Formats: sequence, C-alpha cells, structure tokens
Amino acid sequence: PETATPKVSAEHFAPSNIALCKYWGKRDTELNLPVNASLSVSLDQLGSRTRVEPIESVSDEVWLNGMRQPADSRFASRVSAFIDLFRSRHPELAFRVHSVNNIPTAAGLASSASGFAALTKALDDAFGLGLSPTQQSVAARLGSGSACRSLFDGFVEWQMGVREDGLDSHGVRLEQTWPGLCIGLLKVDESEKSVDSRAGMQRTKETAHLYQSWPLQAAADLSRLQQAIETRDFALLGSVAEQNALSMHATMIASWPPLLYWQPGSVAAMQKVWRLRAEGLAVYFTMDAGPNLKLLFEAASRPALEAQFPGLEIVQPFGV
Ligand code: 2P0
Repeated sequence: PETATPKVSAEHFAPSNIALCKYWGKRDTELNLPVNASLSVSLDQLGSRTRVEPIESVSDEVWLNGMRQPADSRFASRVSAFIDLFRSRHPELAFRVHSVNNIPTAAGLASSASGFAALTKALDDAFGLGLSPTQQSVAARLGSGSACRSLFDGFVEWQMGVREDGLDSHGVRLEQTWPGLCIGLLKVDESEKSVDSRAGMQRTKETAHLYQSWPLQAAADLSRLQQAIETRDFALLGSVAEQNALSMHATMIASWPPLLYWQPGSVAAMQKVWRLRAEGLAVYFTMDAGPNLKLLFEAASRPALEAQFPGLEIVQPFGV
C-alpha cells in the first residue's frame, strides 16, 4: 500500500471465520495465493480486537491477549513483517500492537484470520490510507491467507484470482443470508498443534499424490455450496461442507510424514454426529487443521444439540 505518516493510534475488530469449502495449498507461498477458491461464514461478534499505536522504539512490541510476545516468537515476527508492508516509506516507525481475541480459548479456534484482518484495518486507519474493503482483503491475505475472508460479515467467497501479483485474490461478500444457521464450536482438545496450517498445507502439496484431486473436489464443492446458499438447502450445505473437510483431511493423512490432526475424541465426536444424523437430527460437522469440530445445524435443532453436547458454544452469524 501507499504509505502516509501515521499520526494516530487505531483500533478495529474483525470476526473469525469458518470455511465450508477449505483453503488448503498455495500456488504462491510469498503472496499467500491459494490453489483453490474457498467459502466461509464469519462468526459475527467472535473475533479479534486489535489496537496499534506508534511508539518510540527501534522495534515493534506485540501483545496477544494481554501477554507480551517475545520479539523472536513466530507470531511477533509475522506481525512485524506484516507491518513492514505498510511502513516501507517510514522504516523508522515502530508500533505497539495489542490484539485480544474474544473467541473462547476452549473452542480451539485459530485466531490468525481475525487477528490479521483486524490488524489490517487498524494499520489502514493509523496510516490514513483509506483502503477499500477489497484492498484491505488483499492486504490481509498477505498476513494470513484466511484473513482475507475476515474482512467481511456473513458468507464470504475467497476468489483465487489469476494475476501473479495477487491483486484479484481476495474475499467477496455474498448477498445471501441464512437466519437461524448455527455453528457449534465443539472442543475436543485445546493444546497447541505441532504442525501449523502453513507448514501442513505445504507438506501436503509437496508429498501427497492424493492432493492432485483436491482442486477438483474444492471447485465442485464451492459451486454446490453456492447452490445450497441460494436455495437455503441445509442438507446440501451440511453434506458438502462435511465432505469437503474430510476430503481435505484425507490429503493431509496421505502426506509424508503423515499429518493427522484428529484425536480419539475427534473420531468419537464424528461418530456421534453420524449417529444423531441417522436418528433424524440434521447436524453436520466441519474441521480445520486441528482436533476440534464445528457443528452445523439450524436453530430448530439447537435444543437437541445443546442437550447432546453440554457446553457447546453456539454462534448464529445471521441472527435468529
Ligand atoms: C481454511 N485453514 O480455509 C483452512 C482450513 C486451515 C484448514 O485457512 O499460511 O492460517 O497464513 O495463509 O490462513 C488456515 O490457514 O494459512 C486455513 P496461511 P492460514 O480455513
């Protein structure tokens, strides 16, 4: 982005998002350009609030949930490298970054998407750039791919684009809404994963022959999801999202060394979902690069799901 002199502190919020058609694999690792288009739903009030303020220092300070991050930590380095994109004409500037996630840590949800989206909005404001939401989405993508979807509420498609410079690879908000759509965050295990998404998708792309079929699966799923959203066909939405997630995990498992993010509790939860569905409850799941499940259901099923999964954290992104 073009840079101006930052004069003010700035603070912004961005929602976390859950992909129904997953982003898995990059065609450009520097620019976070994806192999496939993806589609997510933003989690309304759950996400990150990020504040930036200029400080008199030679280096940035990064605070996450009230804890100062060591300057050489992976997170602080990524944040600093991201700020570099904005301060290219003012290399002398340093910032204190405060990012707070209101996502229940118990939910085991990644925060990089909402964090980089909120940071992008805060830096845009601090530098007085006046970027459009689409330009902010392009910028956020450079911090973390999935962050480009967190610039928007509701259903968001990340259009992969065709340009080498990535300027056409960003989130686009879909018109359609879905009142009553529920996402249940089901915690299985909240310990830190040993292989992050960035390394995991790279390993998959480089070592799994099965990955060759992934772009075809994702393209087919994306258009079926668009159809499901257009016609409010919940069984189609849920079944496509679940199959898409399991297809992604199949490519991970087929990598070498193998990547299996599931814990025994993940498999038990999947089997419980399948059993409930066989008994007539319309519930599906999706999973990301971790052991936790995200349940998909409609508001009418909410009491039944709350009874089956005590402590389930439920979000209704489009209200009742
Ligand atoms: C997704 N994930 O679509 C997929 C599903 C994880 C599994 O986007 O390297 O943290 O920063 O671009 O965005 C997580 O990947 O990876 C992710 P980078 P990112 O939600």
